[in-house]
Amino acid sequence: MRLTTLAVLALASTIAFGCSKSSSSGGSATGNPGTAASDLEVRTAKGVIKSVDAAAKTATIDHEDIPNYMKAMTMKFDVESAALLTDVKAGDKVEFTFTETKSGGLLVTKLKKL
Ligand SMILES: [Cu+2]
Repeated sequence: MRLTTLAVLALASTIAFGCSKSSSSGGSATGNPGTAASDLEVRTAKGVIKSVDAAAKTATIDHEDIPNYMKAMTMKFDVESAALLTDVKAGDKVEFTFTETKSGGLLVTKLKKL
């Protein structure tokens, strides 16, 4: 069982890294250059739950297009707390909030059923 969990976690990391993010900043570069490293982006998106794994704290979500960030796709997200997964199951439509982690992964911090 423990080996299975590790395998799932490794897979999740691989998927998160393989996910193509378009971070094109088309606008004028008037942002604070000094804050880029510490400011982790927070985004909200909608999608359909494909599967959840409370033990591994991951959820596979078929998410809609996230403007200027990611096209619609099915991918696995890390979830901040297993408690976020207690109310959802495969097939549920959800709205979720996630941040980029410093290691380059994506972490869901809020998840609610629509
Ligand atoms: Cu994605």
